[in-house]
Amino acid sequence: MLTFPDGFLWGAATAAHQIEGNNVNSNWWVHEHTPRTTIVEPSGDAADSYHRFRDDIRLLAELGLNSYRFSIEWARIEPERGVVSKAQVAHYRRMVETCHEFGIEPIVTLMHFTVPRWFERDGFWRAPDAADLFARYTELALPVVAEGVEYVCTINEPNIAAMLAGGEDASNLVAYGLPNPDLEVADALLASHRRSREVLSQVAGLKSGWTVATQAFKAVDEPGAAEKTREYGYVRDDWYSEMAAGDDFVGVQAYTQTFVGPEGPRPVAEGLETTLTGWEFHPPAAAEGIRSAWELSGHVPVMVTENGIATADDTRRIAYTQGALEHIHDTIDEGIEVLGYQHWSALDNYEWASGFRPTFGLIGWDRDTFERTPKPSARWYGGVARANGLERSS
Ligand code: GCO
Repeated sequence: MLTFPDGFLWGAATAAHQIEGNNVNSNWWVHEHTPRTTIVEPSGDAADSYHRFRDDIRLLAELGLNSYRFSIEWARIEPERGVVSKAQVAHYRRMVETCHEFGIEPIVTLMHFTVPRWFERDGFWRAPDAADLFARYTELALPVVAEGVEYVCTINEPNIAAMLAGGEDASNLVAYGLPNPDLEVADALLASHRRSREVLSQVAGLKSGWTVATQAFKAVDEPGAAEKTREYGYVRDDWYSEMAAGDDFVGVQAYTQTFVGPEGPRPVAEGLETTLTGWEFHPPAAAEGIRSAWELSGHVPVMVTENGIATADDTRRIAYTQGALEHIHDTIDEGIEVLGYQHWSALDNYEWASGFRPTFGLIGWDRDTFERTPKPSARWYGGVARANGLERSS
């Protein structure tokens, strides 16, 4: 039996835009409805979790989980520049309180890719006052996390956000074929993160950090590949983990691995199992991300804030997660402080430009009635959470 540390946070993760529905004041809503967009379908009602959050949280608790990572939506809280919606702040506060009611530890993300449409219109992360605006939004959102929230993620995957900003618009989100990161945006995101953490430090006991897509880049055995891999990994991911030094924790998000040749990243080799997102089925990904984040940050405690698999075959989700957890347990044995595991995702959801087809959820739902159905993987994972551990498979 592989037992995890006491108080280990067993949860699942979501992001507001991907499950709530009708996030009409966000920049993504605009992109989804722009003629000739490359986004395959609009988010629409998504999983209607904006209205059904109570049922969703209750379901996670019934399954056996003890935590839930979700994001709050800047575009709802500040729909126009400088205009705060008290009703939306109250809505997200109710989500936190609902978590408490069901014995679920809320882990709150302030910004998960989507921003208000006015923020993008007024210069996006290149605006000279971007960090001021993000700090002000953090102030507005403070009542949501002012009590009973231990972990707050400021910005989700700043490294992916910096790459998205390198394109014409956010619609080029196709995970690993992204353009190069915009370094000016990277700096703005870091400044925003630091300003936001300052605001959050007003809340006693609150721990803040950001989450990094810690993709494992591996050199193929060819001259020049190792140099290219270092350079590529540094610009894409490693710098962001390094910048987490001094944070209270760092969120690791990892799904797969990518091989890099002297010319750059390579497609998945033929014959290997891939998932619905086209990524290689690679259960050690989270453990690899944990080790690199731990080293690069100078031993900041790590939380796996996302890890999972898009598949229509739920038995592969169980196999993937079983493997991932065994490897994560090894990192704990190595002495790394791992705070928890937030499986991506609680629910099938809107996978950005790919629409609803890649199903990452432990829980499925009917596209017409929104009725939730936990998959066998949800029951299996709930059992692991209750036992605070699992048997090694072989
Ligand atoms: C990201 C995001 C999630 C994705 C997930 C699967 O990593 O892009 O944090 O919003 O849905 O990672 O691609």
